[in-house]
Amino acid sequence: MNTNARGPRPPAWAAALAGVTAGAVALGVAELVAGLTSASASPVVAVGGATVDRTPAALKEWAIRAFGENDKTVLVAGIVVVVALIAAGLGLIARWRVGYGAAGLAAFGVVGIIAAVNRPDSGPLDALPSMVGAAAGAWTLVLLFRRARGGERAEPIPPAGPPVRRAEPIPPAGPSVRRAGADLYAFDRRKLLTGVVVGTGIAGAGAVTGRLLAGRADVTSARRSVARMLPRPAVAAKPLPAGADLRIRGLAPFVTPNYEFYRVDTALVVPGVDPRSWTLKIHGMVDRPVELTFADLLRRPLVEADVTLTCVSNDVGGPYVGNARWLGARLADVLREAGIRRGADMLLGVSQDGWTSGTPVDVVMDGRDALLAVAMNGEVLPAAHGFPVRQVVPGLYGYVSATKWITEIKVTRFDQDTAYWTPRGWAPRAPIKTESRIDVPREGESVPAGRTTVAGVAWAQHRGVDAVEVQVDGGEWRRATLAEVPGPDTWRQWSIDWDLAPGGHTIAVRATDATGYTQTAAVAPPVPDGATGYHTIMVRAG
Ligand SMILES: Nc1nc2c(c(=O)[nH]1)N[C@H]1C(S)=C(S)[C@@H](COP(=O)(O)O)O[C@H]1N2
Ligand SMILES: [Mo]
Repeated sequence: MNTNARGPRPPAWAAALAGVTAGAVALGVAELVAGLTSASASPVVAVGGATVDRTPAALKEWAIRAFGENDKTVLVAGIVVVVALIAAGLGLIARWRVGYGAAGLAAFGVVGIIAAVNRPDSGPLDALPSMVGAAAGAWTLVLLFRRARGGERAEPIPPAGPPVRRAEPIPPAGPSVRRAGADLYAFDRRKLLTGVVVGTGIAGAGAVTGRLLAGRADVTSARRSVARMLPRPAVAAKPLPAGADLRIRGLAPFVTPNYEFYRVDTALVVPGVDPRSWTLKIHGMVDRPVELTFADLLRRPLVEADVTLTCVSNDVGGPYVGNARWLGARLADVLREAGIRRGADMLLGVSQDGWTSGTPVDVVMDGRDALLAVAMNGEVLPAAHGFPVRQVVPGLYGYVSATKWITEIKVTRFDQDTAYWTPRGWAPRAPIKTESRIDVPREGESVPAGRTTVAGVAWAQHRGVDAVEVQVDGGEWRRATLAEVPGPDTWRQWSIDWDLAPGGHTIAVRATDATGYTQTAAVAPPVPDGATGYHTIMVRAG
């Protein structure tokens, strides 16, 4: 019952604990090896990435909504919990035969290897983290079981003899030595637990060191050296008009600081791209395929432009919109040099980690500031925002235009190629919809009765915002005062003072763009091409 061919068995809880520890060592060692070789080859990252790519759009939508920008943390935590449960199970299986548990860990390693080598940016060393991690885990499991059996494993256990540890008296019904039917087995709890502590320490140290090593360091130093190389803009943006920022407390500032800029992407770890080896390949339906180096790009005349990015997943009133001053090469010029062939209508932008966007050719070529951007608000592109180079196209939602860590542009056709989000239920073409948001007061806030300032932002990129109107309690629409803007490609702040009688109030906002179109009141979800409806908040005055 409590013995197997190889000797006595530890109790179930101990076996499960040994399994979890072995799993932790496997992941920790894998992280360390990934940190030394390639961050995206970490089994957690690779399996997580594969999960992200296979997650149905609806579920992903829900995750973004429920967890916001923490969705990645939640996914990683989920993977770790699942791994811990499986590892505990393997520990129990190992009670039967240690080799089976070790084999289970090896199988786990194979899953990690398959996920890692199938990532679009995988390299030759990418099988290593899962391989070494699984081996370390299997070895840990065997070792812990050996320890749990006590130090005198080699000695035969007398069939019904005295206690295994002859030096010690038999505790009457102690937890260490137990009588189970006719079988006697030794279970060395202390040795197991010290093993578990050491294993957990190794796992933690490996994971932390691995994460620290993972690309971070070299991207930081690469960004620093790029900062020294950044040329002045050939076409500098005009200084912002004095009245662009109304400086109202609680209102989103006209320029979103880089550290506050929203981040949306499918990358579980920020890709670490080395600008020295970076190239941008432009191929497909072109007369002369080109491959630009980072130095080539910086030699081009760089243009500055104020552009507001918006995510299609943004709910009405949501946070996934931000405005920055970008510096970059004109995408249209680069494409013109390559020579776009007739019939091509789509630019398939490919990122280092294999994500793709599909941008309409006519939009990029129509003279707007579509850029291959290298800087954001006077700073080298932050790693999370696409270092070293990303696309920025005014007027299009990010998923069809704003490829970060871009390495390739395939000139093609919408009827021949499909970008990442299209088969997942999102529209292939997605111009940004005219929208507005109330920032002040906040939803649910209590304000003093009487005159109060209502303020927010509105956007209709590349068309421009011409009017913003506010309505209280379903009454008349009143025009808000608009802030200045440098051009049609940014959001526009607005404000209006309103006398609020004591009690609860509903405040709504709507914008009209320069084409004369007033945003629709019809409520639509973000899928498939952007949310609509009026942002409406409830406040209490008194
Ligand atoms: N490589 C890559 N680029 C990407 C994405 C991505 O998942 N991978 N997401 C896009 C989406 S959906 C948006 S809204 C913008 C967001 O850019 P930001 O994170 O700099 O705000 O990046 C776009 N570029
Ligand atoms: Mo997005």
